[in-house]
Amino acid sequence: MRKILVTGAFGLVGSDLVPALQEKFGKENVFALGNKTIPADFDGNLVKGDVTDISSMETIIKDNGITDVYHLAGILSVGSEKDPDLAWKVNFGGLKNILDLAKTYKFKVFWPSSIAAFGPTTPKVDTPQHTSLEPTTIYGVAKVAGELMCQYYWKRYGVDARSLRYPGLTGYKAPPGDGTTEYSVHIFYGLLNEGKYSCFLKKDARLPMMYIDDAIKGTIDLMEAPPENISVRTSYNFGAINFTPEELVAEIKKLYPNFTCTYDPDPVKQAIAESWPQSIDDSAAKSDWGWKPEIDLTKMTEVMIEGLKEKLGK
Ligand code: AKB
Repeated sequence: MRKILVTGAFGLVGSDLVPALQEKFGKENVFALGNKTIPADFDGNLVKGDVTDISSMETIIKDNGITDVYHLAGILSVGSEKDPDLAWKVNFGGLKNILDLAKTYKFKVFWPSSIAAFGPTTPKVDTPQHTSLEPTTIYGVAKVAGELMCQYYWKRYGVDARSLRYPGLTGYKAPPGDGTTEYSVHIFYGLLNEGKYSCFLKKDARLPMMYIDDAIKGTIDLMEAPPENISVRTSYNFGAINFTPEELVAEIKKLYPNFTCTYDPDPVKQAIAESWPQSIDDSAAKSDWGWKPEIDLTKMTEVMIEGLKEKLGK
């Protein structure tokens, strides 16, 4: 019987991943751990712990016979720059705790890396799987170190850790976090609450992006793939769509012609965006375990508006 723990269960990814895992494996077999506000309508097992405290994590794993951990807990790029020491402790230290426990308790691990593992020396278009990894943010440094730890624990201890380099993700279930690509979530709140938005990136800041449903499908498919199919033990490039704020605005205007967006780039966020790629070559994920994204920019815009309208009661 699979027993699945999700850390960071109430963030952007966890808010969609937990229900998807509950549906696939049964509500009673999924355990949610998170330090964000727990939604009033959450229906499932809640556990208490702290990813930076290995003994609290060991208790959860032993008490519940955990077989799979989706370790999502972490601080995003912008939040990490505000407190680099805390970012390292949570983002790298939290992963190290999970990998150390996986060595002993033999559970499978999913951990998200990010396009933040890349940096200014990485080719920006169709970024290859194997390329220069010289990030300029603490968030990216922890992602590169984490990728290498996943591969090291696999080779040295046989820990079955799998990872994806998430692009910017867009979803409506959780409020937007303190990231760079999160403008693509904030913009929909601006649209529905005020009919306008002031964007913290330049209008031509092209970034690799993905609608959350594609990300959830890819994440579960990677974890369910036979181990012999997994040739990348650092982290897979994971692509879907790419767009600029201006292109997203044009898509929104097709449905809401009166929507207005102004641009007031934040120097820190814009510099982070400029250090990341614009599009991703994810052919290794496609050939190893059949990755295939389905949601384009038009569809994403429609689904975001419909979902958020319902959530906000608009
Ligand atoms: C962020 O912008 O910090 C994240 C990411 C791309 O990892 N969404």
